[in-house]
Amino acid sequence: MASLLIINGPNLNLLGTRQPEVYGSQTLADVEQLCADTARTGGAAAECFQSNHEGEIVDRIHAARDRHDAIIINPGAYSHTSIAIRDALSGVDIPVWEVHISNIHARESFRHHSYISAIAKGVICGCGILGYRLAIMAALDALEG
Ligand code: CA2
Repeated sequence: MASLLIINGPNLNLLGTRQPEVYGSQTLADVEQLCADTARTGGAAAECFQSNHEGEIVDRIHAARDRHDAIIINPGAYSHTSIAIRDALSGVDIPVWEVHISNIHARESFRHHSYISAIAKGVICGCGILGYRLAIMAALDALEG
């Protein structure tokens, strides 16, 4: 059975509490349930992890080696700053799909560039939390192919 690692970065634990006009009204628990349900429907398992700390995210990516077949990551604001997370993802040789709930290209210019996108198999943004489901479907399709 394929095993997917779902990583959510800083402040995504606040989903559903503020800024519903940007991020919707569903919580991180809702996102994680959506991911688990989508993976199960596709015959896979999903393990979810959220951290507000760059080094913890790097450590979790390292620990994914030989444990997970794909990584779905919303790096939050670290998308726009973190060479460390990009290097960790490159270093474990596991295919990556990047998700953003909002359309980062329609927001402030500092959100337009992501260090992760160039090493991701696919990038989904602006589809709300549906983006996680789409990324999981894309990952499972690629793993089956
Ligand atoms: O659109 C996305 O998913 C982002 O990755 C979300 C990040 C942001 O820094 C990226 O540019 C785009 C921020 C997540 C913060 O989420 C909050 C949710 C509710 C209340 C406050 C923050």
